[in-house]
Amino acid sequence: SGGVGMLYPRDSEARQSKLLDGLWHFRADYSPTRNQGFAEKWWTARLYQTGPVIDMPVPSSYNDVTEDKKLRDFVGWVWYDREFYVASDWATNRRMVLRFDSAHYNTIVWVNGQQAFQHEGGHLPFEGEIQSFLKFDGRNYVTVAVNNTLTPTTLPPGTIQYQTDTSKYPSGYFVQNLQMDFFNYAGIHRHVRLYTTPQTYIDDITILTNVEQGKGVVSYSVVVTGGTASSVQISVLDANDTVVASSNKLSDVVTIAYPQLWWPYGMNSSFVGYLYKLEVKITNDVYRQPFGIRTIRVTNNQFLINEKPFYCHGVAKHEDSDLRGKGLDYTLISKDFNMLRWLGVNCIRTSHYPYAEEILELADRQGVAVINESPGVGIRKIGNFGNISLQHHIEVMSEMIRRDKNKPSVIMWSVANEPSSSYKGSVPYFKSVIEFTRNTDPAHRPTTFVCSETFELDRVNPFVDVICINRYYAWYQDPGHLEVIQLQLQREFAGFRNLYDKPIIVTEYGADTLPGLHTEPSVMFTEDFQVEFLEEYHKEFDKARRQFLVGEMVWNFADFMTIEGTTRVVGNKKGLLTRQRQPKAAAHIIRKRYHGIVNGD
Ligand code: BDP
Repeated sequence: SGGVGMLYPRDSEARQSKLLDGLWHFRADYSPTRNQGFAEKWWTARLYQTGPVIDMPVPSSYNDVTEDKKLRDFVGWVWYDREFYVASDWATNRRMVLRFDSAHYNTIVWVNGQQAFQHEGGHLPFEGEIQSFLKFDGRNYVTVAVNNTLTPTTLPPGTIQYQTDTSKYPSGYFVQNLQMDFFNYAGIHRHVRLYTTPQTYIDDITILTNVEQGKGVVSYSVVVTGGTASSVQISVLDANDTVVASSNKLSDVVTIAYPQLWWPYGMNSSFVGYLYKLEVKITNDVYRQPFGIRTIRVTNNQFLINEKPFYCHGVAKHEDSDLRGKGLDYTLISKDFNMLRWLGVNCIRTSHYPYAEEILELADRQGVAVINESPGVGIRKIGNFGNISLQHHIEVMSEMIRRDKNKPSVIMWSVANEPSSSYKGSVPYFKSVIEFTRNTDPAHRPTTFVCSETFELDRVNPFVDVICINRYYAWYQDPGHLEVIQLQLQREFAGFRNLYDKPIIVTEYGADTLPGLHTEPSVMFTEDFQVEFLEEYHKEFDKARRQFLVGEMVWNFADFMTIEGTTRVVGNKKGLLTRQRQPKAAAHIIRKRYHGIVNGD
């Protein structure tokens, strides 16, 4: 948009917004080159004038909405369009911004047939000013082309494989190979909005908090773009909207005498996720930015929040559900947070990409700590470590920091999941990405990556603040042998602790489980096995918990869709919950354990 910030579009007395969610016209470009839409310039007319269209919900993935396998597995450009109106009283002297909270993966946007902006990357917002393209006296239309193709330099990376033997494959046969196991859902996944700001507007806000001698210290800075602020009025509002501090400077440090701190669920009995607001009023613009007052500090064996040891009893998640795939859905989000509370979870990882801001804002409000992970999943081949990949990775980290820097729930950044961290080239690559992230975040949050290599082979953990490891003993290694779990975990913990004086979180451990299957003795895929599997891990966690282990996270909160493969029976079934968010037997084990830990057991 020309500015520096990416503030969530919030209504105020100075701003208005209009959701463009709903049913859009949709057409997948099935031509062999996937280029018909560009050759015929589909954006120059309404999409229905170019050929057959179907109705497609926004936000949603398009993959599971129809019964067509070709669309479910589609790779290439799909096209969306819809009409909209802008009332003329919105027109006077305002910026009009069109914003996509996310579309996967490459997106080009036209307004009334003119290209407005484009964006690369699937899980973060992008926007552009469109007032010069708009008609205020009649109908407007917006056209969007989205391409889900993953390449060695996208995040996540992927490749396309062509088959040319026409005795075995139809001509033009190609498959997209993913270096991750979750389904590559695509489309316009989150809200589309048109919003207004005054010409001179609040472009960005950065808020840092600290606690000094019991007082809350709030340092903030506001970026104003499109002119100079002629008047500045800043207030800190508490949860009751009472003014507790104020200033008339764009950057300042204010103190709050008796602050309510932001605590994760379970750490403080009376206040969980307490939020303040920074109310910013300049010239004609008003914006209210939520924030929390809390501190974070990592020692050699502890993760401290507000100087108290935090133990993460967590789950890794996905944005995934029936029909809508990765489409934003408030019912799903609410149900998920209710189930997180039911389980006693105080921390989630946004495996393996940044989630919708609505999800993180709920985490802020409900006191769920977040390990905020980038889409850097499956960085496993030499071709993924080049300069173009690195530059893009760094850009994605900047976009994440820009969006999420003020969120108190975010306690750590994860730049990647399970890269080949034993490869020599991973050292300069991840040293750059990790240091860039830690330095660029104004709060300098702890930064890590999630490691699947053994302590002997890994080369990247020298650069992290907290060691995060995924381990599948008795699942991918020694399948079925529960008796190896404690020994192997012990060995790996000792190995990492010998190398690094840093705390450890087990960010994944889990077993695929089909609800309803039972055997005695337990065998893999039964509910009995999942229960015993988790319990074996817990025995070892309990020994390490008071020493250097600062968290445990089950893979996964719920079952989720994957690419088709010989190890996946309609998706990954390692959920504590089914994909419909109903508990398997293991969910009750975790629930007892996590509520027990909260109560100091
Ligand atoms: C881990 C990956 C995760 C997979 C999981 C599994 O980090 O994305 O879903 O394995 O295979 O290695 O269940």
